[in-house]
Formats: sequence, C-alpha cells, structure tokens
Amino acid sequence: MGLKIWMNDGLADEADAKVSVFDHGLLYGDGVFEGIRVYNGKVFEHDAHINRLFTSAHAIRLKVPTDKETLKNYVRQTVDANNIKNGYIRLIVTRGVGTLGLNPLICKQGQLIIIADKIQLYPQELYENGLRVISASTLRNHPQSVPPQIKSLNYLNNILAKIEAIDHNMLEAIMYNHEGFVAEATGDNIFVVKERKITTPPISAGSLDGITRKVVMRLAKENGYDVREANLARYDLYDADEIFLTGTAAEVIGVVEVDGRPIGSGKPGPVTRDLLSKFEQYTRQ
Ligand code: PXG
Repeated sequence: MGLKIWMNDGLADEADAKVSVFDHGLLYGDGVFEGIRVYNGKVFEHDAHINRLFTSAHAIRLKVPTDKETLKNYVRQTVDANNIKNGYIRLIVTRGVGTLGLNPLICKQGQLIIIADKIQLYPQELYENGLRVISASTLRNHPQSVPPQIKSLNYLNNILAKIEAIDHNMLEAIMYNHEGFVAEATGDNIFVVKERKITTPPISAGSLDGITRKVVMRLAKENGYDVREANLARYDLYDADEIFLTGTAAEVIGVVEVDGRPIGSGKPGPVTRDLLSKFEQYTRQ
C-alpha cells in the first residue's frame, strides 16, 4: 500500500501521482516548495509555511492554484488520509505543463502536490555528539541572482555545497556569501554562541528566512538569552563557544567541528542543549 498524494484538487494513489515530462518544475526547476513537520497530529507553524510558500511563489511570478485557507485544508486532508501523527509534509507548486522553451507564462496552471510521510531523522548519536562540518567553496546564490529567500525547486546551489560535505565524509557544509560572510548550511540556518550571546546571520547575508530559526530565536529571547542578528565571518565560527543549526528536519543540532577545528569543548554546549530541549518541549506539548 502506497501513500495517498494530493494532486491539484484531490487525493491520488501514489502509483497514479505523476507529473508530465513537460512540467517546468522538472524541465527547469521552476517552482517552489515547503517542508513542514507534523507533531502529535498538528501541522507545526502551518500559517508561517503557507505564507512563505505564497511569498516564494509571488517572487517568481507563480500563481498558487488555490487560496491559503483551502491549501491548509488540503494539507490537513493529506495528513489525515495517511494517518500521519508525527511526520513530514512536502508541499510543492510547480510552474506546470509548458513547452520545451523557458517561457513560464505559457504554462497555464501551476501543479500542486502534497506528500505526507514519515520523516528521515539524523541519528540520535549526532544530537549527543554533534556534527562535523566544512566550509563549502561553493558560495550561496548572489541575492541579485536567485534570492536565497525563495524556497525554489532549484536547489543546485545547496546541492553543490552538499557534495563538498559528502566528499569530506560529512553531512553538512557551511555556505558563505559573495562578501565572505556566513550565510547558512545547505538545508539549515546557523547560530553562533560566544560568551552566552547568540548570533545568527541576518537574512540579507543570503539565508532562507527559516521558520525553525524564528521559533528558536523567540524561545531563546523568552528564556533570557541575548539574541542578535549580525554578519559572521569564518573566524567567528572558529572562535565560537558553540555553534548550532536549525531547520525543519534537524530541529536544533550542535556543530562541534568546522574545517578540522574543534568548536568549544568539542561537544554540543550548554546553550545548544538547552535550546534543543526548549524546542522539543515546545513542539511536543
Ligand atoms: N536554509 C535552507 C537552504 C533550507 O532549505 C532551512 C534553511 C531551514 O528552514 P526551516 O524553515 O525549515 O526552519 C532550510 C529548510 C530536508 C529538509 O529534508 C530541508 C529543509 C526543510 C525540510 C526538510 O533536508 N530545509
């Protein structure tokens, strides 16, 4: 028995959930997506994800083929149809069927796909011992090229950096912008802790406006931490007491080595562990 997949205006069996080879999502990576968690049967930060999808679509002049409330309803129906209590939702809007030319305006109707499935998590051991990462030589997309705030179906920028990580037997890489400042990891935002002050690069440094990032910043502030947005250089990573990443899949995970240099004690530090525990409490309440 396969999954039930939402295709445009109704549920389809996984075996029948197919897109055209002329879909510009496939031909050009022309489309947008979201990755969303389900915790205890509840869609986490549902409005924020729907809003970001619409904003991404707006930025590429793609019309989402439904309104926000209806889309939320489709998401819930897909979660229920697959009986997902704790899992992962992938929401995709492609440009739809067109011709072999680039012109997106020929595509008459965006293609909506919603997948609700189990989630592939990092092993628990990595939350206890932390991730080792490298600095990618691949720079984050220039904001005047493909703005990194757009969660587009074209992830080649991040994939090239991910390949560098894999080549070093690592799971993540840090991406820098064209000015040399830290942007984010390939699929997660980044935070640095120095003398208990928490810093994350501003979105203008070339990061996705992460929803986990926003929640973690709020939880940290509510718990008395000094949280700020500021540009970070590679040296600030080497000199950090702690580094952690945030994202829908990873939640909050410590980084214990950057480019062969141990960070802090070489284990996820107290602030990282505290914020992971606060985030878990918040999401599983
Ligand atoms: N930066 C990038 C480039 C991302 O793709 C984040 C930051 C974190 O954003 P959120 O809103 O999730 O806190 C992302 C999100 C996966 C996966 O399967 C990756 C993401 C989201 C969901 C699943 O690796 N990346």
